[in-house]
Amino acid sequence: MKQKEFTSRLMHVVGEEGVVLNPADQEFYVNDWLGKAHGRTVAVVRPRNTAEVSAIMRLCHQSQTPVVPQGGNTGMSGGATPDMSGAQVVLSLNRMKRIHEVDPVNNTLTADAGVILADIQKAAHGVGRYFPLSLGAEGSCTIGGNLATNAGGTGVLRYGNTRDLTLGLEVVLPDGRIWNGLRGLRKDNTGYDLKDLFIGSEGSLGIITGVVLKLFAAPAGRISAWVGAQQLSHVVTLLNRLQSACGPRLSAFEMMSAPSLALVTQHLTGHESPLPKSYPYYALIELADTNMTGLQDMLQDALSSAIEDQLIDDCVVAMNESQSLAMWRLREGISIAQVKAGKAVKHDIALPISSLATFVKEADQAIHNSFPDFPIINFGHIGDGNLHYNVLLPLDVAPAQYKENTTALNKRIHDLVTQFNGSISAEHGVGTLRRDELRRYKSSVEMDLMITIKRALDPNQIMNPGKLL
Ligand code: FAD
Ligand code: 2HG
Ligand code: ZN
Repeated sequence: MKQKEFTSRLMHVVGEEGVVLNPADQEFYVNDWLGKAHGRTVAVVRPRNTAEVSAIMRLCHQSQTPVVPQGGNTGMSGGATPDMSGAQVVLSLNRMKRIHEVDPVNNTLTADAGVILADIQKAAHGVGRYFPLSLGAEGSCTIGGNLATNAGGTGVLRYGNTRDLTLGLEVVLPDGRIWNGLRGLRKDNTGYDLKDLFIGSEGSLGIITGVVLKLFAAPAGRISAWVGAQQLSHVVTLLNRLQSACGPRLSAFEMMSAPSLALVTQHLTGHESPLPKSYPYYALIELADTNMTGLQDMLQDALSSAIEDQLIDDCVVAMNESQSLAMWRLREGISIAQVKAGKAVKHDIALPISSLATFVKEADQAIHNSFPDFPIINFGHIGDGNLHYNVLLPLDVAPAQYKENTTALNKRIHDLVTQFNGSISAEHGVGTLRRDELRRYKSSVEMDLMITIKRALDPNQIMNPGKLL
């Protein structure tokens, strides 16, 4: 099928305003948030509903046109960017924004995949319920993208990742057929769990068009605290103590190294460290409950005894929501501060929590020995064992130098992660960034199973080619 005929058939499905052909208007869709992935596209198509997605996929199936699904385009692994061929279609879900039902009795919310995560949170809040998925990009990322990457964020410690928050899915298959699995059930043992195949599949098996999410009782408030410590092992011990003392009331436990915090205070305006002195490690702690009685004392007592036992050196408890927000802005500012400060070589890794401190000691040593000039920006969701162990190269590093250093750093860190029985992709997904390394670290049996599933669902290989596998 000629390109002109193809694009006019796309327009027939979604209307002229639903097809973006002008290269200037395509800019947003063919480059990623980090400025690392760049591509070209035959057209960006923006359907309004599932029937339109199905018609587009039938057309792409017939014409064997590769499709790159895209939500908010905030992904960090290059998964939503087309390649440079100009032959791939970007299918953006950013016009599919309807919240169909919020059911406070069943504790579920049913929505289109293109709804922005923050709008899902607001809709839940509107009926006195809570949707706990929370991440720095929540004002721009879509729930479909969250599902496709099985996003994590800061609430995983208490509520699990996106997979744990999903009850049902609707998916358009590569040949255009629609699988309606929009069931709001907590029990359903009627065979293979198909939704779990699509969650975390990064657009490689089909287009997620709708979702049924779990809602929870809304916390009555939250208490945040910021602590400074000399050693990461002490921060981990504090995490364990708080888990014992507070149980499920511990809703977040984030860690930042001194260089991570310094990056934010130096490169973003209006950000100040909450403590007067600096320490090698900081943690941002949050407690929340439906009944706040006694919570403040519980946190104060735990932190006082941690100071007495010399686990932590200093701490401050937020006295109100605006102080709490200021602490969270410091934590959420790290990603953008990295973009301003340099070219980060990222490692989004998961480790057993018991190995975190030893891993970091060994990794720091290895990097200091081989790359003494590059700062290590180590932070993350240590409540669930996820580190963002990034190494910062200068902004003006030459492309060849960047590539060479990235390969060497990735190998050093990921080999160590494997020794500690960790994962080389905790929450950002594989995309193009980790695709080649995946083969190195996954067993051939696991790779075979994944390839078998891909071939069965997408025999013509039109779904997001070159990503994940
Ligand atoms: P996109 O970037 O558009 O796409 C991501 C992948 O999903 C691509 O492979 C794409 O093809 C596929 N995809 C998207 N929509 C669909 C669909 N409907 N059907 C099928 N496939 C689809 N991530 C975390 O996990 N935790 C964090 O704490 C976190 N913090 C972040 C902070 C910042 C400042 C930024 C910029 C990003 C952060 N991220 C984080 C990464 C990113 O926000 C998440 O990966 C998010 O889930 C991506 O959603 P999106 O809608 O932007 O997806
Ligand atoms: C976060 O936790 C995100 O802030 C981004 O996952 C991590 O920038 C990063 O490496
Ligand atoms: Zn993260």
